[in-house]
Amino acid sequence: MAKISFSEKLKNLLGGKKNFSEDFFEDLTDALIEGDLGAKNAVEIVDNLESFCKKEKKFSPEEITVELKNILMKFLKPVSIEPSNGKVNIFMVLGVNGVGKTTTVAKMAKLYSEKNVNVIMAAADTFRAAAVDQLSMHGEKLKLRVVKHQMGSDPSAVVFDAADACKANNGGLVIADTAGRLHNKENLVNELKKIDRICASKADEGCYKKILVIDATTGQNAVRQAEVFNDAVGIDAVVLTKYDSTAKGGALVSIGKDLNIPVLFVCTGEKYENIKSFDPKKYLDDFVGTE
Ligand SMILES: Nc1nc2c(ncn2[C@@H]2O[C@H](COP(=O)(O)OP(=O)(O)OP(=O)(O)O)[C@@H](O)[C@H]2O)c(=O)[nH]1
Ligand SMILES: [Mg+2]
Repeated sequence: MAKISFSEKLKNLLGGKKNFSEDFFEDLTDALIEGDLGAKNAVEIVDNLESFCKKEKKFSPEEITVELKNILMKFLKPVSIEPSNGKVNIFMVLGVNGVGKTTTVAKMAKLYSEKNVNVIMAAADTFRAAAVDQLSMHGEKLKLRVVKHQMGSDPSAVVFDAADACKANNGGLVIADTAGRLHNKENLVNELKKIDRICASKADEGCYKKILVIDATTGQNAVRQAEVFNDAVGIDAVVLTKYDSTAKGGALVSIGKDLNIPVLFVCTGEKYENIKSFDPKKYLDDFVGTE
């Protein structure tokens, strides 16, 4: 059976005859937890909502919906990142295996190249044989350059070469795909730290961004992933993928609230066009519902 979304649950709760009792707020907390907000945040958000309702004597379904959105809105930060003209810009794209990194690299490459940015993709996932081929295929389709080395080679060296190529072009944007899995987590983190150092040294001042890809279908796990990557290298923005699934990406609230990381794009499918700038209002209309 398909999972009932948070907005449907909220609608049912607001339509119930509970008169917004303790039960109502408890059920709302449970619904938020199931919506991937995490227990701590769900309790805190509902506490705030309950205090507001009692203080302002606002208990209508519309008033509750509006205030819940107001509370959640504070934690959702959209960001847009534009490469600097004539500079060496590097975006390192990170995330655990299978979240959609390579697909997102290609989508972003298309998006920025359409803004007349000279984009080079760097195949810095050298761990898996198919990874380089996958990015090369995107490069051919999009008619964009892919800098690659052999499988198993040093990913930092790939980024190094891509940055040199970018500089030789009088600047542009290198978007680096990275491995989501190595032999173990420690290896992955060490490798990323090494690539991070190279990117920081090769990009012009303020032109290096670390972008974490998270998958809407992984629920609260995405928050844990964000913590790990943020601790390892520091994350500038997240991209939410697979938002075309039934999962509504409630983890974005925790990532904004607990880690203060903004959201760059939301992806809604496998096609190049299925990428949009993050619009928190639209996101909340979808997550919470319209009043
Ligand atoms: N429905 C949907 N599928 C997506 C989206 N983004 C990526 N995918 C699919 O998810 C699968 C994994 O995508 P990849 O881009 O290969 O993911 P990755 O993170 O690079 O994976 P690894 O390199 O194995 O770590 C592919 O089948 C993609 O087509 C999205 O927004 N929606
Ligand atoms: Mg990949």
